Formats: sequence, C-alpha cells, structure tokens
Amino acid sequence: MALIDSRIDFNAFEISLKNKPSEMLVISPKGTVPVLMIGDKVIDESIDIMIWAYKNGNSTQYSNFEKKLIDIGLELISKNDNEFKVCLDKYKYSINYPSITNDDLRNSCLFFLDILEEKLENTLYLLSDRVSFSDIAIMPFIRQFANVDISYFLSLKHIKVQKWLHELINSELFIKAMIKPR
Ligand SMILES: N[C@@H](CCC(=O)N[C@@H](CS)C(=O)NCC(=O)O)C(=O)O
Repeated sequence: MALIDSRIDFNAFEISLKNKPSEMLVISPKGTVPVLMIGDKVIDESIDIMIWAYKNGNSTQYSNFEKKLIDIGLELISKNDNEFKVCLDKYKYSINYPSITNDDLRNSCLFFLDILEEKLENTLYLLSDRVSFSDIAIMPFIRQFANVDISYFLSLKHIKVQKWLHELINSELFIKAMIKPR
C-alpha cells in the first residue's frame, strides 16, 4: 500500500512461505516477507520499506507531516508490532492456547482498540483527516482481528475503529494493493 500510495513502480512476486524461492533467500536470508530490492539495496522490514517509499516516492504525506506527527505515528506502529500483534496471534491461533478462554484472548487485544478509538476521536484517520503511513501500517492487523469473528468485532463499542476499518478496506488504495501479482 505504501509503494502504491507513493506512486513507485514495482514488480510484485507472490511467495509461498512453505517453499521460499532461493532468489529471495539469497538477497534476504532471514526469509520473511515483504522484501524490497532496489538495484543492489535490499530492505526486508515492512516499516523500513514504508519509510523508504514515502521518502523516495511521489507522495508528500510523510514529508508534509510535522516531526511530532511522524513520531506519534511511529510510536503507534511500534505498539501495534510489539504489543498488539502478540495478543492478536494468540487470539488467531487460540487452538494453541487451550488453557486460555477465547474471551480472555480477545479481551487482551482490546487495549489497542481503545487507543485507536481515542486517536479517532477528533480526526477521520489516526494522525489527521487524511490516510497516513500509520493507518496503512496498522490497518491489516485490525482487519485480521476483525476477521477472526466479525460479529464480535461489530458488537464492540469501538464504533470509530469499525468505521475507520470499513473506509480503509473499501479504499481504492487497499483494493489496488489486494490485486494478486501475476
Ligand atoms: N518484522 C517483519 C515481520 C515479517 C514477517 O514475519 N512476515 C511473515 C509473514 S506475515 C513471514 O514472512 N514469516 C516467515 C515464515 O512464515 O516462514 C516485517 O514487518 O517485515
């Protein structure tokens, strides 16, 4: 989404994680996706790919943000990656945690939805009224959370998060990004 949003032309290759191609492992031995290669340069962390895209592409959103907003955005992403994702993975793979109830697993994720709901109190998106790198980085994980049990997600009091996710899922940017590479 960040590459498309920054109007960077790129070729995408779908990777089977069960059968990673040697071409990928040669350039990035850690074997995770996504990996971006630009000439000889390899970037293999999604947040670094996003930052590279916004700094090198044609989107002005990243450079237009004041430093304060960029820092707030990066802090939110770090909470998502380091705290929310841990709870989300347990909720998604609850079968591996038979001693914890499903209610407890999903309740432990709600702290992050509370934070997002508060962020969306005065703006349409997380940092401002425009979609930003923060929305793009966090939205796939909230979508995963929602999809575990959509009726539970829609029953939550987090009305603004629900609307935010709906807007992003139906955005041109997300629809474009979801087109499978050939
Ligand atoms: N922190 C990394 C995490 C990447 C990651 O773990 N990706 C998963 C797929 S969502 C993966 O490639 N896993 C490797 C595997 O399952 O073998 C990033 O954001 O780029």
